[in-house]
Amino acid sequence: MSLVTVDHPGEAIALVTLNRPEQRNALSPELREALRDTFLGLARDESVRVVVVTGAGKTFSAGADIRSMVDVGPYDMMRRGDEENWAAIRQCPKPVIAAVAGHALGGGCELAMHCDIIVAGEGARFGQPEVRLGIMPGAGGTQNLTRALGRHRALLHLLTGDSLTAREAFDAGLVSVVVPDEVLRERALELAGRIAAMPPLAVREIKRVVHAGADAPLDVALHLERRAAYMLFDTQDRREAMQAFLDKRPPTFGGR
Ligand code: CO8
Repeated sequence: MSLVTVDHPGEAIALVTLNRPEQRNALSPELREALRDTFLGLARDESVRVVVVTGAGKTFSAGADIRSMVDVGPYDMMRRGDEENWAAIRQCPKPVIAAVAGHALGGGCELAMHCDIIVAGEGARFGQPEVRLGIMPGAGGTQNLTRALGRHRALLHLLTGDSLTAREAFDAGLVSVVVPDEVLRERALELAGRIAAMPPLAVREIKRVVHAGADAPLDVALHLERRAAYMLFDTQDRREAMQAFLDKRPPTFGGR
């Protein structure tokens, strides 16, 4: 059985499912490699405009597979090439939506935070419990959680391992939207469909500039934004969108 499955539940949408429900979708080295290959493939696949990531069963992901780390040393960890696995997700040029049901812990929370939008079921829990295992987050948890929550709230959770509820995560700005658990997948796919119907080049540039500008000085970030905004005036989709507005008809976008 595949550790990661890919379905196409709607036009231009790929639904990526972590598929180790008995182990609460713990991210074994094999699963992380499968996830990397999946993302590299989806980045190249022109028929896909938006990616949704979710977990099979009642848990998004319980994080790194603890069994696979019990007897390893620092060089074993380094040789696993995990940086490349995460880079494939972080560098995906298409919008990635996490649909989180149940726990997103450790690497699972880091995976959700690698996504652009987080849709959480009401029962979802987000946390970085690594400290309880004598380690610490290694896939962006200290940085992404701190950027989302602020230093003082982030350290409270990083140093105690205590989770945030979906509502707390929403109030703190970590989660984009909270929905009833029973409609989580449907709502995430609906959102993916709306974004997939947008002009793809504009979508891609907005994502690129938000990420590239996030840690740049404001002047540099504003410069990036202006250049990208100018460039979009050269696309067929921009002409089509504006003409359709004037013609009072729905636009059709070809991604050109
Ligand atoms: N790793 C391996 N197996 C796991 C994991 C895990 N992270 N989580 C759950 N499992 C397994 C359990 O061992 C159990 O297996 P079995 O049936 O064979 O006994 C099965 O999944 C079901 O687990 P539970 O009975 O515990 O399921 P519950 O639904 O009761 O609870 C939880 C679900 C709350 C998710 C619970 O399983 C849990 O707390 N899991 C551990 C969470 C955790 O500590 N995650 C952090 C892992 S460390 C990490 O992610 C970052 C590592 C960074 C390394 C640094 C890199 C440089």
